[in-house]
Amino acid sequence: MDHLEPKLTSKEPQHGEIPGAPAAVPPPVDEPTEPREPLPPKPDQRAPETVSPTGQATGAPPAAVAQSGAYLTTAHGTRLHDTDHSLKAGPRGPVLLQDHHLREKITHFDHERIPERVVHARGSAAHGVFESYGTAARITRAAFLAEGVRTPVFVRFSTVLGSRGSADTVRDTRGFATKFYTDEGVFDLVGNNIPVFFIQDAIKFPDVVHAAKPQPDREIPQAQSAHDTFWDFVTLHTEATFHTLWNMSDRGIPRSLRMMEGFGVHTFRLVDAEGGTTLVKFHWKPKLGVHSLVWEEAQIAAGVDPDFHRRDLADAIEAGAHPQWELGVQTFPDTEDQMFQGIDLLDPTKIVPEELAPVQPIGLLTLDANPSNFFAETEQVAFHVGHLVPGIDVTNDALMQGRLFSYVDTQITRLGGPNFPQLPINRTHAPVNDMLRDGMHQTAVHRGVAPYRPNSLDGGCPFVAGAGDGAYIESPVPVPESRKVRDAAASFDDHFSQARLFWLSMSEPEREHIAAAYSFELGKCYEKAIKERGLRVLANIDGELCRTVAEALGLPAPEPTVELADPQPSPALSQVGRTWPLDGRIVGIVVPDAGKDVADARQAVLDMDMVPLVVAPTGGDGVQRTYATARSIEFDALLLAGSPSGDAPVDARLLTLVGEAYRHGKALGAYDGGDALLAAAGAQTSSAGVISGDSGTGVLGQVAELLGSHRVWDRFSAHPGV
Ligand code: HDE
Repeated sequence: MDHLEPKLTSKEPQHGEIPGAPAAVPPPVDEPTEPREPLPPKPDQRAPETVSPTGQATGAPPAAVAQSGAYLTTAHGTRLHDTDHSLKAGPRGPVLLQDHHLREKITHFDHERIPERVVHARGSAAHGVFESYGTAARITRAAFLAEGVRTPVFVRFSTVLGSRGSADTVRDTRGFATKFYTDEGVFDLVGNNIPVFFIQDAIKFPDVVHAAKPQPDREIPQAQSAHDTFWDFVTLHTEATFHTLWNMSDRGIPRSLRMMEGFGVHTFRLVDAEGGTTLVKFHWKPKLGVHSLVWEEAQIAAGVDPDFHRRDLADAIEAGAHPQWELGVQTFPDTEDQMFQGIDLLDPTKIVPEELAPVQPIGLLTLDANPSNFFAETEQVAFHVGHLVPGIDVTNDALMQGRLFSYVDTQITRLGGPNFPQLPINRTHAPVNDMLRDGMHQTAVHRGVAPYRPNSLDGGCPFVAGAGDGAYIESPVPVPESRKVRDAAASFDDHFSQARLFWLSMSEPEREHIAAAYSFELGKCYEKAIKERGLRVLANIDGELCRTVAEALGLPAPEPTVELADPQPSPALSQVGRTWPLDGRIVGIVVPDAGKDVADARQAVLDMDMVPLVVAPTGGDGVQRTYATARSIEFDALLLAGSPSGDAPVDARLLTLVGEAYRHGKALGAYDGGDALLAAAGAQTSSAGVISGDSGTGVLGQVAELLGSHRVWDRFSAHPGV
C-alpha cells in the first residue's frame, strides 16, 4: 500500500517561503520580475466621482482601482502567494472546496462573456478628436459645433450581420457610430456607411434582421446575405431594394474602414439659438477617399486575414497615419411637408443627391489613439440615438422613432442593467446629477436623502435648467393633425426610382461588379421561386442588369412591372473618375533575387507618404513579407524588382501574388527584368496600368499616378469576372 500514500516533501521551508505552502514554481525565464506601472488613464476614462460611505471623496481613477500595486491580489486586494496550483489535500489532490482564490478566479472567468450585440456584433474602434469649423453655428446652438471647439470622441465601426468572431471583409453594411463627449453631454451619431436603410418603419427591424441572420435551423451562413431567407424577405418587401443595391455594389466591401463614407441616414432637425430649425442629413467624408475591395480580394482576406479591417485601422493609428473624416451636412428648409424637391425627408430609404443639396463641411474628425482594452472600451461602449445635446433634435421618421426606444433597451440586457452610462467609456464629460438610483452594478455612492423633485430636504437640489442655462428643450414643432393609423405616407410607395438613379450613376466596371454580386448571392439561394422574384425586382431597376444576372442564373429575364422615367444620375455616388491622396497606400516591392538592394525604391515610396513592404522569398533584414505571408489583398500596387533567376520553376506563391494583383486591377510596375515575371504570372504587359522601365523610382512615379484613381478600372472591362 506504500505506493498509494501521498509523498510528503521533506524539503525544509526556505527563507521567505510560507511553511506548508506548495513550493513556488520558478517563473519562466522571460517573465518580467519588476511589474510595470499601470498605464495612465485616458482623458475619457475618468471614473465617476465617488465618495466613501463616510462621505470622503475617493477620487480614485479607474486604472488605480483596476490595476495598481506590484503584487497579484484577489479582487478584494489581498495579496496572493500562488495562482498556479489549486489548494489540495496533498500534491495529488483532491482539491479543497475551501480554496476561495480558485473559486473567485474560475467564477469570474465563467462570467467573462456578455451577450454580443444582436446586430453590429463585430466591431473595431478608436479614440479621437472632433474639431468644429463653426460653419454650422448659424443653424445650431450645439456648443460643440461652435468655431474651433475640440471634442473628444470614440468611434466604433462594425459589420451588421456576423457574430463577434466573424470576418471583417464580408459583403455587408458597415456601422459608423460616433460618441462625442461634449461639454453639454454625450451626443451619439449612430450611422452606417450606406445612406439608406432596408425598411421605413422600426416595426420591420426584427423581420429584416431575422431574415438576414443565419438561418435558424442550421445557423448558417455566418455573416452573409447570400442565402434564401434574406433574398426571400428583400424581394417581397421591395422597400429594401435600394439598400440591397448599395450592398451589392462595391460599397458593401470597403477597402478599409478609413476609406468609407458614413451617413446619419435619417433627417435630423438642428435648432439655432433663437429656436429656428433646419432639417439636415449628416455625412462623413473620408480624407483618403472612398475605396473598395474587389469581391475576390474580400473572399481571400476573409480566409487569409479575417481581421483585415481591424488590423488596418489599428496599424494606421499606431503608425501615426491618423485617419480623418470631414463631417458635413446637407441642409433643407424645415417646411410643413418635410419634402425636398419631391423627396420625402422622413423616408429613410431615400437619399437626396449631393448635386441637389451639396454636403457642407462643418468639422474634422481625427482618430489618433487605439483603445487600451477591447472589452472595456470597444465592447462595452453603448450608443443611443437618443443621446442628444441642445441644438440637435429628431424628426418624425418612423425608423428613427423606433430606434429612440431600442438602444437603451438593448444595453440593459447586454450590459447587465441600467447603469451602463457609468462605465468609463460611456461616461459623459459633463457633470451628472440625475436622480437615477440603485440598480445592478451601481458604482456611484450617492449623497443626500432626496432623489426626487420637488424636495425641501436636499435644499431643492438638483435644479432644472432653462434654455439660457443649456437645457435640452424639445423643439416645439407642430404635430400634424391626423387620425390614429397603422400606415405610411403615399410617398413611401416608390421603391425603385432611386435604385435606378444609383444604377445609372455607376461606371461600367462598377455595374459589372453589381451584376456579379447579384449573380453570386441569388446563385447561392436554393429556391427557384426566390431567384425568379429577385429577377423581377432587378427588371424594375434596369433591363441590362436583369438580363446579365438572369443569364448567370440560367433563368429567363422578366419584363419590368413599373414604368420609370430616367432620373438624373448623381456622379457623387460613383467611386470611379476621381483622384485621391496617396497617403498610407501600401506598395509591395517584390524582390525575387534575395539580397538585391531596393533601398532607393523603398525611400521613394516613403517620400510619397506611402508604405513600402518588401516581399522576398524568405525572411531576413529589411524584409517585411515573404512568399509564405504575402497575398495581393494587402497591397495597393506592386513594384517588381526583377524576376527569379535560374532555370528552376517560378515559385507558385509568387505567381499567385502577381497574378492576383493583376486581376484585381492594381497598378503594376516592373524594372530590372521584372516583365518576365509579369508574363509568367499571366499579366499582359501591354494591358492598362502595367508599367515597365529601367529604374524603380522611374516606374514608381507612373504607378503613383495610377494609384490616385485607386485601381486601374479599365482592366476590369478587359478581364471580366473578378
Ligand atoms: Fe441599429 N441597433 N437599429 N441601426 N445600429 C443597434 O444597439 C436598431 C439602424 C446602428 O457600434 C443595437 O447597442 C433598430 C439604422 C449601428 O455599438 C440595437 C433599428 C442605422 C449600431 C439596434 C435600427 C443603425 C447599431 C444592437 C430600426 C444606421 C452599432 C446593439 C429602427 C443609421 C453601434 C446596440 C455600436 C446597433 C436597433 C436601424 C446603425 C439592437 C430597432 C437605420 C452603427 O439597439
